[in-house]
Amino acid sequence: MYAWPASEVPALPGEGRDLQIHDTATQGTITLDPGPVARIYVCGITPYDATHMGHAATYNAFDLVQRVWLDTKRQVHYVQNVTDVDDPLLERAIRDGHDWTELAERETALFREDMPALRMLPPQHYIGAVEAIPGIVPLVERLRDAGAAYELEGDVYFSVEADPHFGEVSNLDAEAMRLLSAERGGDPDRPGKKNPLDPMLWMSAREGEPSWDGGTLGRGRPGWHIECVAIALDHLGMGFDVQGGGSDLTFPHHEMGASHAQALTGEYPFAKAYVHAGMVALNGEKMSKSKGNLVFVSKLRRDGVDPAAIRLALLSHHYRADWEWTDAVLEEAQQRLGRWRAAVSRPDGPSADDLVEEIREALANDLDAPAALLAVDRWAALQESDGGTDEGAPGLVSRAVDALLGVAL
Ligand code: 5CA
Ligand code: ZN
Repeated sequence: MYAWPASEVPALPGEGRDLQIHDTATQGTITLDPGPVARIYVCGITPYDATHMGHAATYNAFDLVQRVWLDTKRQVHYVQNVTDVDDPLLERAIRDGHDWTELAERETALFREDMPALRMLPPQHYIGAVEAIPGIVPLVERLRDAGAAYELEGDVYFSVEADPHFGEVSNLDAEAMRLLSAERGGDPDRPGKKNPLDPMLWMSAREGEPSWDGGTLGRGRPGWHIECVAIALDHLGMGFDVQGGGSDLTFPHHEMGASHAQALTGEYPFAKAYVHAGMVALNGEKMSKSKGNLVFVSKLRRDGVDPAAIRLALLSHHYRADWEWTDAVLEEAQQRLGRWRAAVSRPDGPSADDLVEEIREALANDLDAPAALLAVDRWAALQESDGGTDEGAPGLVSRAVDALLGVAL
């Protein structure tokens, strides 16, 4: 499906830096070494109650990954899904008396407006779960025929034992996996499963729910993890550079996805790095659709908040940190935006060559956006106190802040 329009990314003088990033699987920082075309898959929204500040923070992190790569003159091949059919979406549609397709379309449309407003680069392939179904069915059939999946009362489950690397993404013990599985869409207590953690690949048609032709699987709809695997394998193949999402996707979603793909292909790994953003909270609790403690990008925009200030608010927290959205966070970002805009609106200023290198270095160091903001703050403070005579400096700062941080001054 159509994604959203791309904002231009200005080219900068000098050399970009290779990204070092924290990888959840190896629990350490690794230097990514993508080829000339870097490949990234970022899990998309389940389209109800979008786009809240937690979503925006997570997409901000992966937008920075791409900006660092683009700065090294690489191309980026970016794929994102939309989980436009799944239990939580259907439950919400029923609760509110909406048609599920209309709900999904409306929220996806909102997301498509919020993303370019925040200057997030669009994926080249933006794929809905529903449109991926014809590609998902043969994968489930293959897993079943290879003995990596089994049937239970018409549903098809993946056998986690089929992947010798199962567990290597999240590094959790069995009890933790069981608890998270129950919390995040799994059904560890369903009788008859070979392993309580086994996730569903194909759910047979349920009364009153949408279903699709599943070939030899019978009518039904896909499980959640196989959706992302089918889309990633179709558009990126095995061994792509970064699998991204919020930390709540580490288990089961990214663990299961890696195992599905590894069992399917016999190749390892699914992704070279598993990168996870921290959780944004509101009033002390994780911002989540199920709790309803949400701050929406679209609402702030309607209230006249500059999207560049929203973006700066996101950037002022390290992507791996869990943090709390407050009015003060936004207020501070608005003030910073005002200071930066005043600083670049002068005809000349202090040299910005070092600043560009400082921003590059901060981002290459596990996307340390807060450090990058402080570097720009220092240049803006110098501009305010001493000024400078470099005529190219204000323009260079604007371009660097746009290219590397996605903020239009
Ligand atoms: N459709 C699936 C992924 S395939 C899904 O998780 N959708 S979502 O709408 O629930 O979340 C979209 C992205 O936002 C995910 O990467 C998720 O980890 C992230 N996210 C959700 N809530 C928060 C939050 N409070 N803070 C940070 N990131 C969040
Ligand atoms: Zn996903």
